Amino acid sequence: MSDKIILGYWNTPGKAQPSRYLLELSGVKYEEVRYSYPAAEWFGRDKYALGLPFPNLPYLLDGEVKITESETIFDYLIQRLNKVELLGQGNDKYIVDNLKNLFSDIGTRMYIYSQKEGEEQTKFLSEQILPKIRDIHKFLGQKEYLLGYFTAADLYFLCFAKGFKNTLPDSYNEFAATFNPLIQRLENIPQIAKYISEGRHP
Ligand SMILES: N[C@@H](CCC(=O)N[C@@H](CS)C(=O)NCC(=O)O)C(=O)O
Repeated sequence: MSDKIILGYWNTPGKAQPSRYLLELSGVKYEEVRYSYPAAEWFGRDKYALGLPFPNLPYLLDGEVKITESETIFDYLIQRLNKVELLGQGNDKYIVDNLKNLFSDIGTRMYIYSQKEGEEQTKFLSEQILPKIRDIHKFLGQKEYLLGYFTAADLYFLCFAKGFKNTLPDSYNEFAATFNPLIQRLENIPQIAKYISEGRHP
């Protein structure tokens, strides 16, 4: 068994990407197992063979620690990699947590959106997704980072904003002037810039 941290997930950003950014920022050596469809290597081989009590993707293996649930994995890595400062200062940590949950919620809504079609899909976007994005847009305003300084909320933002920009470019336009500078700022963080330039970003 490897003594390295192992992160397993699909070969997509999805629910693993905030943890991937965190691993990159920390500089720790880690391994990834990236699954792709048809998913025999996950469903037919690894799912029930890794000793995970609650098998799912993403998963994280770190010696005795075998966990799933993307938020649990992220919170574990924050502690494990000594990155607690990213949770925010004082009462800001509740806002950071609020934003993390909000981005996860929007991610789920994006998935629901993708399963809908036609008028129903358009209505879902304008009633159930865009108002939440406008709240984030207003909250960010002209600040350099969501909380004014770099936190875990910004890593979640980066995953959300890139996904939104790629899947719904027309809707993204409304937010581009505010969101693009933050995307750029985050992608210019040396560890993240290196990760992207080395072609390791799914
Ligand atoms: N609440 C879980 C959801 C996990 C989940 O839905 N995983 C999907 C991909 S996003 C999956 O394909 N799981 C593999 C499986 O069901 O075996 C989390 O946040 O990690």
